[in-house]
Amino acid sequence: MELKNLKKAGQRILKAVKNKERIVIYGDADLDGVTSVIILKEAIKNLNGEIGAIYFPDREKDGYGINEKALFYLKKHSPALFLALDCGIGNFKEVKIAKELGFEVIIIDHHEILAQLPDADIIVDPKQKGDKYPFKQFATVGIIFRLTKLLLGKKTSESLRRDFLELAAIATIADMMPRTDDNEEIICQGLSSLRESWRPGIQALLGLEHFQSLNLIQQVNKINSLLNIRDIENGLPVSYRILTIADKKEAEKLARNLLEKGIEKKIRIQDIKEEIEEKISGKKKDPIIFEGSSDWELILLGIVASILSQKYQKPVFLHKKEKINSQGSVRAPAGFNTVEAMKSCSQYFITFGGHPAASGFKIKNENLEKFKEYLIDYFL
Ligand SMILES: [Mn+2]
Repeated sequence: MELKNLKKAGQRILKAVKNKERIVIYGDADLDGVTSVIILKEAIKNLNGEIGAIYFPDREKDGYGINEKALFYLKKHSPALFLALDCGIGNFKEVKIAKELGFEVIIIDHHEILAQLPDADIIVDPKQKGDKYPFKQFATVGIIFRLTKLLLGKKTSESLRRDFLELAAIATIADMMPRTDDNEEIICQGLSSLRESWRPGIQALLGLEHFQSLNLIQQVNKINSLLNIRDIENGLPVSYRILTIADKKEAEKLARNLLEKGIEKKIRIQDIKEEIEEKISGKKKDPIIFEGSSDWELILLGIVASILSQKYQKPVFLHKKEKINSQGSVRAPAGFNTVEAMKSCSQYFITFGGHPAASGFKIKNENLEKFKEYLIDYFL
């Protein structure tokens, strides 16, 4: 049995490779998206396919998912096969624009399905209707790993398979997907060879002196936190750069640099957390935590929300306020479904989506107060 439309997507990609069609890969900038892009790109290269461009949105500036500005920037590559990885399932308007610009769109995502499906040519998402594959909790990278097996077939060498599994393992852990069934297999196999990885970036990160007293899984968690640091060069997130770097010395330099930034990041997270705790000290009865500021870094709000939701056992909605709109990160303890909550008041949002326990939204500032009041009622 296979995930719905995965074979179809594989066949379409193989046809593009055979006909030398251009391929554009658009991935979310978190580790799940980045490793998905790396694996798929390397698989296509192995088949001598032609990648026109890879693109990662900058969450801080562009928000989450496919954005219009990026599509117009990528227009020069059209016509092309446009592969959206780890995002896209909520981009109704943007998928339409992509098609108007001459892209054929394939979405491979694992986020919750919203009211409808976007008008893409092929959609793979284990959560869509009619998907009979029993396991639903893949990270996108787990789906991409399955896709490469369809693409490469017997051409998959053992070392390539192991390498893909190593990347899939760390990203499945980073995306906090449950370690059961198919994920357990991916994580277990991927971690078993991680220390022998041929990627200089992984060697450099595992080799950081700072982490030497830790066991492998602890090291992976630390590394994942470093790989999530926002550091973009030529449009490429640092996680992409370090995981694809060929030079050992360069990789070591980048790893040390990331560690320094990681220490700064930890301090900043602590500061934001304390600022919020001061703000909520008088609101103990509220069933949720809902706070925002124009000074916070959007990229850190997910982790801060996660810490607070665990500590206070409430859904936490944090947003970075900008001039007209705000963007937010949401985390909730087990048992709460924040995507359902937002689905039931979808009129407030520009976009929203994600997973029950980890989601996000973009909203006009004028709707913030109404949204907050609604949520307090909803979770009471
Ligand atoms: Mn993901």
